[in-house]
Amino acid sequence: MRHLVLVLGDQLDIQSAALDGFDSEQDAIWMCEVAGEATHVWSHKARIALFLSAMRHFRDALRKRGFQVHYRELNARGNQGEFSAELQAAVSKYRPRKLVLVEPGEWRVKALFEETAAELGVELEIRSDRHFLCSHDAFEEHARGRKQLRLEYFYRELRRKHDVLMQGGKPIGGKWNFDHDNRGAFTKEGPSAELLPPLRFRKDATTREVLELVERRFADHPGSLEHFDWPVTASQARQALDDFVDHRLAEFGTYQDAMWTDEPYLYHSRLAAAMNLKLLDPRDVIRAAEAAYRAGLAPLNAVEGFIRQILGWREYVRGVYWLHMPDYLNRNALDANRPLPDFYWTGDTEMNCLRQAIGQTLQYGYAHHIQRLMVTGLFSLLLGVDPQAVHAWYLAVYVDAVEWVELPNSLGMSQFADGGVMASKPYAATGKYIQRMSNYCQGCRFDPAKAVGDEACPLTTLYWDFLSRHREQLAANPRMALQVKNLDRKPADELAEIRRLAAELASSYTPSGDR
Ligand code: FAD
Ligand code: DLZ
Ligand code: SF4
Repeated sequence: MRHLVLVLGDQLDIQSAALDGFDSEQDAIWMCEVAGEATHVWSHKARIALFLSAMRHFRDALRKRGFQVHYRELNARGNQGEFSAELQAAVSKYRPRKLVLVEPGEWRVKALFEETAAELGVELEIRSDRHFLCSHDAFEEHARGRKQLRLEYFYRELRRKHDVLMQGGKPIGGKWNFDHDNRGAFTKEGPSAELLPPLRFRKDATTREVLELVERRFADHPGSLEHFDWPVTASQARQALDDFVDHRLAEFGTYQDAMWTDEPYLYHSRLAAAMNLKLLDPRDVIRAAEAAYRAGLAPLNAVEGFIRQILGWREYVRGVYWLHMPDYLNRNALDANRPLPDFYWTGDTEMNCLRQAIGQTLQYGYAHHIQRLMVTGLFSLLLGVDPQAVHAWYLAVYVDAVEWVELPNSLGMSQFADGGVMASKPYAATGKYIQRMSNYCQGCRFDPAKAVGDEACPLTTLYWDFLSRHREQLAANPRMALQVKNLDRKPADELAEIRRLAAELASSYTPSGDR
């Protein structure tokens, strides 16, 4: 054999650089299901099922096109632990002159393949991933000489370079960013009765087989498979995109940050998983959104806001990840070391906002950005949870989780553990933010305005405690000046009571242990 082309679970793209120059006379593809990828973080059943189902569908699509695919399936009895042993077996069986791999989405996996190939004495060619619009070199070029990276400048560069939402060299609408129009909350009636739920995909025989396997082999893993309806093929991913553009994009901008009880998806696209598994090309997503604007089907604040997430944030976090790994993984700028409370794995808490966000996460493997950032992320930031534990949780529980995108968002943006690479200040807020953006507080026994007393909202108590614990560090950040000033205005006896209550709260949560 000339080349054994390795295709991993997040590389399910027929246009992938891995297949460049593929010669069916001399080359073959290798895909492998391994339990270690489901257990190195305690993955949600839906996350495991999505990767495995999409991998099997991709295998079938490749075979239909005449590619030879050596595919290793997991079984319920306990085969196939780790990539390294499986690769070793494949190399001794097929004896390829070279292994070909597109850069994996995790630093750990890339290092593992490099080490294994070196140990086996076989050449490994790692190709860059052209799914993304910004290469590592281009990101490094952007970062060079800048004291601080900021999304906004990066995003503008990409808008210009790829001619997205531009007119005569200027941004359409005269502004680059319509963020201020993207912070709407619902009135007390909630989302419009016309909000159509997203397209659901039926489980075919392949998916049903995978769901059964996951229920048996990963029985003790968190989450439910009851609602599994994710796109698992490129053509389903395209249908999901069209459905979003037709039915929800127009309101995406206005309600991007809003939350509502028992409404997991609202006006969000649910496309992250399909893009991260490479079933969907971000260029197609951006093009479809821009076309909707130009056809008058969606307003600029919605289309610009949506495109900023994909052309901006998605590319930006990938750049940050590869620029700063591997040391990024161990950062802990706020020296946070409390354990993750056990209710993150059960949703069993009196705090309604967390019960909703976590409950929904366990049911669907999904929560939208503000639930991740300003409910689960906010609580662990204020409590001071070890960022490693927070990272492991986020990587485990979402169907769209792959480390290159999850880590900068969780450890960086939400926990400020990178000391300000991803965000210019910690996303710290009281329960009043959640009250403003949702109806969660209406169904809660706590009062978001209170930091002390029986009805004190734990987030509000922990907010002041957080500012007080980190006062010196935060006071050095001009963007935190107002919050620090408000802290300094608190009467000493009230602050002492807050600190006492916060310590009591922290010791009341059962640690999640070694899950
Ligand atoms: P929409 O709200 O419809 O947004 C459209 C698309 O924009 C998304 O599909 C996604 O591709 C992209 N996007 C939006 N925000 C971001 C962002 N901050 N970074 C990168 N891309 C973004 N996203 C992941 O894809 N995988 C993760 O593991 C992940 N972990 C996160 C952890 C935390 C703590 C936070 C705060 C955010 C995380 N995000 C992650 C970003 C974001 O929350 C999800 O992309 C989004 O919620 C997915 O739902 P959606 O497809 O409906 O997105
Ligand atoms: C997330 C995941 C899971 C659950 N299972 C597999 C698998 O069995 N085989 C595989 O190739 N990839 C899997 N993945 C994705 C990997 O954890 C990892 O994100 C990618 O391989 C990195 O490119
Ligand atoms: Fe969450 Fe506090 Fe509101 Fe309860 S009162 S839902 S704990 S923010």
